[in-house]
Amino acid sequence: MNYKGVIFDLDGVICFTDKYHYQAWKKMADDIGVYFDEKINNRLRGVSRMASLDIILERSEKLYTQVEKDILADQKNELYKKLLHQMTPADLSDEVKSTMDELKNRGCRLALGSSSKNAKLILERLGLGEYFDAVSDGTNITHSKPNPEVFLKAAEFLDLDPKDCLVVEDAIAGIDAALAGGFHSAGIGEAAVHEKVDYSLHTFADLLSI
Ligand code: B16
Ligand code: MG
Repeated sequence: MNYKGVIFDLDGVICFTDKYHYQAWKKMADDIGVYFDEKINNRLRGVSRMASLDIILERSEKLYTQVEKDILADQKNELYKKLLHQMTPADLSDEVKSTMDELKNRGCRLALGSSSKNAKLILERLGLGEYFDAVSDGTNITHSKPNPEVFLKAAEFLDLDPKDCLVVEDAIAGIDAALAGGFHSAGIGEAAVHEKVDYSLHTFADLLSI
């Protein structure tokens, strides 16, 4: 690994909170009578909370004011946070933890680069509260992916140049953000087939072969 820093996305890379996002958005959509399914949920990967709500409301006949949208997003987030309390350190896979440990042993500095405003709560639930050298998340950005802000902040917090950092992402919008910021990228899941991704990962541990 020739990178001084590795910046990890959270949902879809380090852990799988998408099922909780789905349950919480589904309850909100059912409550207001708007159709929502797993396929629409896939479009929400890496997308901020308000942008996610706008995607869900594409199916709504009613137009919502900003105040109404804020209330809906809050309702969803309260339920989502309740669901997150089901998470424990057992939700962190041995493969993810041992791969990150090995990268640290090799002298890489590790950061988080997540769109989520709940990232610190999720890290606590996974037992990773103090693990990363830097955490950049939805609380320190104004533009969400594909804007590179979250990764640029992560590099700044690590005191490293983007060209010296590798971004690990599961979302197409995340790879686009990495490219826009001048980072090299590794894609997993649907991001592995992004046409401009530098490394396609079949498993998380493949990072050790880069
Ligand atoms: P929150 P990531 C993203 O996390 C999720 O993939 C996306 O579905 C969610 O809407 C977004 O965080 C915001 O989350 O409502 O908790 O602020 O993949 O960037 O780690
Ligand atoms: Mg993700």
